[in-house]
Amino acid sequence: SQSPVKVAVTGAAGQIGYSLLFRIASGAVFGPDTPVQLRLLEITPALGALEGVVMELDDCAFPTLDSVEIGDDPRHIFDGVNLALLVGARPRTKGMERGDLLEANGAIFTAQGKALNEAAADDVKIGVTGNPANTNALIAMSNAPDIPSSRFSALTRLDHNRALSQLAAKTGAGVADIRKMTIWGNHSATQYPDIFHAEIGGQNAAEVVDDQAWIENDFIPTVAKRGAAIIDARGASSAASAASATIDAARDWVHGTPDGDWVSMAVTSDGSYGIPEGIVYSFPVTCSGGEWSIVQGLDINDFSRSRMDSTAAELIEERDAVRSLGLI
Ligand code: NAX
Repeated sequence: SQSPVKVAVTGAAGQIGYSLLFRIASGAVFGPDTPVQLRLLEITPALGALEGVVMELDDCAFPTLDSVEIGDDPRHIFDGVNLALLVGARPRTKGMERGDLLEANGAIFTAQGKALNEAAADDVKIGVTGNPANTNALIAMSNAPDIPSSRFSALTRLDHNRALSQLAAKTGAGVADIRKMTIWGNHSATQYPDIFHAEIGGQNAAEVVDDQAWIENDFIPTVAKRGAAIIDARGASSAASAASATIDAARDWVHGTPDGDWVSMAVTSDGSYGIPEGIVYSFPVTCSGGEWSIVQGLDINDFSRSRMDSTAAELIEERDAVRSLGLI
């Protein structure tokens, strides 16, 4: 078997963690031949609950799980990690303003960015799931000057998967027949799920659907507001699907995307498609050899342009807000 990989997960005692850890431990990211060493970060009051989760991990007797370490010190937990999945974040609670939320998360992601910078392995990849994911990734990245910014990404794969599922339901196709879905922009209500480049069994998806009203009034809002619909129905936010998307994103980043397809990842903009440089924006990307690259040369129609620009405008606002708080 191969040498072990060290994987850090933050917010490990939370809802998403409860699904995510078992998938990573069973080999869903690195495969059946790679031993995994889990390093789990929580806040001090949650360490007791986390010990219970570790007991359950032990009880699964996963052949791929080499060891588990838990703690509340990011510097220690991130020591030598090859993959860091930053899931833990401060949720928005009643009476909290947007600025308060950015500030509370700013404290977490500045500290974790610095700790990764000092302690992580040279090849570390960092995936941010905790919200506001794009801007949390920007904060962590900005506080880790020695880690290339290309090693940070924020999760829009759940939105991507939601879009695949909605398009499959609309057209009667299987999700496996759909290629080249794209989520542009922020993991928020302004995101733009784009089917103009998507293909269903090789045919252009927008042409197959042939219903602009459905795209505008049904598809886009359903995908963008799916998180709220799940909270309404379940009384808790999406967790298993978020964990599954976190796995999909990490696996494809590490092992590569399939030929003839791409995935959505929020990554630092290089100015592609006129998106301002430096914001963490979801693009269509292919991955190969552990590196992502933004798919180039797509024709952008006027409808897409305006949606792409408004979600960029929101991310610029978030960036300016965290800049004025001194977090980046
Ligand atoms: P939970 O509240 O169940 O768990 C979060 C955990 O993070 C808690 O156990 C908490 O103690 C821990 N935590 C808080 N601060 C920490 C710190 N400084 N260091 C380490 N751990 C810390 O939330 P859960 O449902 O698991 O969701 C986690 C995050 O994912 C939230 O921010 C949520 O908004 C976000 N989501 C992101 C999604 C995406 O697609 N990008 C979708 C699902 C989810 O809403």
